[in-house]
Amino acid sequence: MSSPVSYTLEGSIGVISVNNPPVNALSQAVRQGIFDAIAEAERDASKVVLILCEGRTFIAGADITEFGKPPAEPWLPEVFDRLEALEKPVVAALHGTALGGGFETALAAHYRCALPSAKIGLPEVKLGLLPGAGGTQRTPRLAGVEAALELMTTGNPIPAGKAFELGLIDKIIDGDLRAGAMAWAEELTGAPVRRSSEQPVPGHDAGIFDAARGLAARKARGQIAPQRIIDCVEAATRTSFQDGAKIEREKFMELMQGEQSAAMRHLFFSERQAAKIDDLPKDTPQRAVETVGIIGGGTMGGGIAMSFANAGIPVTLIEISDEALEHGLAIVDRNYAGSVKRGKLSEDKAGQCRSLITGSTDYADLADVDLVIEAVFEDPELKKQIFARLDAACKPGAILATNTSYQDVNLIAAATKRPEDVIGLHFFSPANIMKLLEVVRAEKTADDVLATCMSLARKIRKVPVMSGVCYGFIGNRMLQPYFREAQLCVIEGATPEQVDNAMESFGMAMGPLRVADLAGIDVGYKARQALPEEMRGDPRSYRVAEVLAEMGRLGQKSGAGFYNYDPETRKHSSAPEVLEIIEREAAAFGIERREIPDEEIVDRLVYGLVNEGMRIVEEGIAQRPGDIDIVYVYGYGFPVTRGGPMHYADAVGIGRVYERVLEFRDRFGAEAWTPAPLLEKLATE
Ligand code: 3H9
Repeated sequence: MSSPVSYTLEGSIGVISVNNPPVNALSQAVRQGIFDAIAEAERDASKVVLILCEGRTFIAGADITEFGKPPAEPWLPEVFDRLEALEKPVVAALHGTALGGGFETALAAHYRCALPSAKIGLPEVKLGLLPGAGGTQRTPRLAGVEAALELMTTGNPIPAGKAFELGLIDKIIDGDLRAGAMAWAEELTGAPVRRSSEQPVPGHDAGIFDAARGLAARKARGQIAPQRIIDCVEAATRTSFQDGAKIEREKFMELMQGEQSAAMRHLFFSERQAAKIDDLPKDTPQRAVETVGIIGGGTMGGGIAMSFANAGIPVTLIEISDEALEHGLAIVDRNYAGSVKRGKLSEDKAGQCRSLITGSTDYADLADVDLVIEAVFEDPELKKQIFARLDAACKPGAILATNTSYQDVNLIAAATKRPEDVIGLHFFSPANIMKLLEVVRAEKTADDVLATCMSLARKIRKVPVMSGVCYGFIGNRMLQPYFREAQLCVIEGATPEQVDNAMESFGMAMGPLRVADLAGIDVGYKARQALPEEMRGDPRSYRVAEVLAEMGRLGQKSGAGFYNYDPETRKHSSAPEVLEIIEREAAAFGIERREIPDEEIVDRLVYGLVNEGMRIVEEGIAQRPGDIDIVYVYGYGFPVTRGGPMHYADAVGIGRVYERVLEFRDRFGAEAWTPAPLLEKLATE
């Protein structure tokens, strides 16, 4: 098999060229190829060595598919040390995304140039890892401790221009990178070799490491990798390059073998897999979406409008009256002002985006749009009426989408004469920020409509996951057992704080009862009222919430729910009056309240998710378990370090999960805890 790396002598320049599509990852063959090329360059008459890549990008990192498998030589640090040790100048020429091991390749070169469009980064932390091939030791030597910490603990890439300012890149090349880099390499003939590992680490503030540890603990709660990165950078300031590299290697291996990185690597691949629809050919045609209409200028509609406008797509926002429209656009204005204030958008950029959103009260203004998203409140009859109107108002071929969280998209589609153009696009609140998009494929949704929406999602920087039609789709359907168990734990003996704290210690961004208070207790209440009695579930699991809703304790918006809220700071405090209600209602059901261990709370809530998730996979509502993990991590605050509920179940062991579900069935009843057939099958096979 031919090597993905070639080495040619062009005049006095030895050119190492990597060609390993799609992203030139450093597979074993690439490492070996570079290693062999260095050996040639050591021997031949080249005066300068240039390393560059074919295709869309410079090396985007180590080959993540090899992680977790037995290591294959040559190892990256070995390759880079040999590259850096060359006695003639080594130049790296970057384009696309030089990430992780890719940027570490460049750091091991003596000189670095890049196209202005290139981005560089050390994103290992997002995989629960640290740069393990010299990155933690070379970066602070070139860019200083502060910039190195920022780059590696956030994992966010930076543009070439910024990298130039930080000293991580020496030259920006406009135009043809190869030609520019060759010319620069000629100029560097006879220049000194300049090894990053031999540079001193610039001075830094004494408190910088403690501050970084505190910041990382807050921003990346529960994650080990950022802390280890800080340890390694601190080591770079205290020891030789060689000793620092040894520490880096040890800590890298520890992270690589740990559960957090396994979970985060699973999410990396699951996210990419989720974007694929198994039964749609890759070349399914797509419809052009250049303009969008949105029905409903509430918080949801406004947030969706911003998502499109931020991606440069003009939006017409439809409301029923001028006042409602004004109100909706005012929320959009406030959100943009907030983004500017928080430094997320420049004033100019915010102005440009805002100018793409126009309002109207006339459906005739939707005559030419390519996609309409209905985002009015959850009233099935109203939604059907709107779709009948859209059917009349929109041009043939326009995609008609509903943002419903629960309603049957097939019934909504049936209100039109073109059900093949109808699809669900379920955004999560706040829609301009939350990354998840459930793309709901109804029975008659056309393939090109589905394919268009999946790729459009990525254009507006969302993470799409396809769901079939069922009550609540993937995410909200699974919430039912989750909230049921949370509230059962409360009425059986726990306090709201205990339940929330247990789940937050597990890693959830917010405990379930705090979520209920944030979303509004009336939301669940109304949804339940709309259901026939037999679909409402165990009354013990919603009685307390029902009492609170009927008292007007609707959650944060009314200043009180499961908790009391400070009107100024919105900080929650426990509500003794709610405890009284809980005790009273428990007594009414004849429940003798008991101490519930935190472990039981976590298992009941999380295995409730897992058991329902198994049914969702089995019924074909989700294509695969990894899709469910993406939904929960991006839409529901499930901790990335646990890889989503389905990965977590795998990590715990399906057999153990099954045993616990059986135990719960015996203790709490078969209605809630009959194991999903798929769980049973996987556990017993
Ligand atoms: C590292 O470097 C550790 C070292 O410090 C030390 C080691 C000792 N490996 O995202 P896309 C696949 S850790 C294997 O859809 P885009 C990806 O799965 C690594 N495969 O494209 C997908 O496959 P498929 C540090 C990879 O244009 C296809 O390529 N580096 C890798 O939207 C296209 O990917 C990173 O963490 C990989 N490293 O975005 C960078 N990368 O088509 C991770 C991608 O079968 N990668 N694939 O689904 C990225 O951030 C994005 O892929 C990138 C391109 C920005 C490069």
